[in-house]
Amino acid sequence: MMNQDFGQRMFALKKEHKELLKRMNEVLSSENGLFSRCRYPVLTAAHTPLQWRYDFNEESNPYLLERIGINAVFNSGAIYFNNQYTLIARVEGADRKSFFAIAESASATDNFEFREFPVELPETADPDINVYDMRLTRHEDGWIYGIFCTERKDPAALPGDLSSAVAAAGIVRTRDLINWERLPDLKSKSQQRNVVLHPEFVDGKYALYTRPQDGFIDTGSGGGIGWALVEDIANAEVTNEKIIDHRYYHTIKELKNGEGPAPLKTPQGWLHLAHGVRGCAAGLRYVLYMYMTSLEDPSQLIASPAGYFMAPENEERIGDVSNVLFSNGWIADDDGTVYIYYASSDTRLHVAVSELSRLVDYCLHTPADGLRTGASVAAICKLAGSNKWIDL
Ligand code: M1P
Repeated sequence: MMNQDFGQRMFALKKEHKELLKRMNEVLSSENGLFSRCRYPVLTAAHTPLQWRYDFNEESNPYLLERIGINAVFNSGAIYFNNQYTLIARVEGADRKSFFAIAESASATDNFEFREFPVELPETADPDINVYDMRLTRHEDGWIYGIFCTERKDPAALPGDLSSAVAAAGIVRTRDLINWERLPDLKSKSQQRNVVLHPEFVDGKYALYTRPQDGFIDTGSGGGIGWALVEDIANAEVTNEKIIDHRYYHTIKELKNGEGPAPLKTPQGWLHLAHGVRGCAAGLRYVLYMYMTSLEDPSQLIASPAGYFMAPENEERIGDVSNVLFSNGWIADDDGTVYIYYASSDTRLHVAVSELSRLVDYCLHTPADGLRTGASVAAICKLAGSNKWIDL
């Protein structure tokens, strides 16, 4: 017979979990007109299925101990699939290994529920040590592609150096988000993270947003977000890479930047969400920013609003890697509503709500970064001058 403590705890665990999954979210009022945050995160470690973590057999787990700990749920790819808002989250175990797991909901802002099992990602001949940050792209070739970072120990690391790693882009494709075909990793002279597939062919080729980097952490001579055309996605290689969104001194993307989700097509151009990183006394600060590229040539920048679009606030500032916002997933509804799935401090996943027209207006009418104080002040004076005759 089940001991009382076991039974009561199991009941309490299940009740609490069910309540969390059923909790309705609330879209908060927008402070800047650009987007609205939501009251609660959409996914956290506590949302992961209890059966991943507990052995509910009293004989083999008499103390009802959590057998496998989950540390965090964050950076998530996103797609609208089979009438469900579908997220492929980076889930990180207490053992520091990240993996992918799919959570779905009929609502964009709440009630996300993980599937029964995490994704069992097919491997290449050189097994991944850690995988994370999958971007999903519904490509015009008919497949849904997932490009993610695959991390392995640096074979050139000196004896005793157990930290040096090599980052590359892993590629999978699927038609049903159940069966995944692993393709060879992207070949590139430099290390790569934040690689994203453009949804359309460009000049008959697959187009990739890249992020060349000299080392595992530092981008070094990698000048920003790159662009590379690839003939064969099943044997993808970066041969020609050009930087389309540069890093600049004394900006929010001084240290590094990286493409977020695959861009959204709008009548005015491709709308991009990215992250920018700068260093400060508190460590690295990751913020989200936007830019646009041309429909005729998606590698041509047409709008680059200055500064960040979204930066960590309140609880978002704190977590495993504090002061970080990161996004690799968004979904645009047919009516133009945009759901931006963003993670805070490598710990939890949130959603912010906006509209395509609003985001395009923001990109096209926000002054670009003049790269020095005088230019920023001049932009403020111009705006204040135009408001001079308005009774405020
Ligand atoms: O810890 C912050 C982020 O760091 C990396 O991103 P980037 O390569 O742009 O610095 C990734 O590990 C990402 O998952 C993480 O959120």
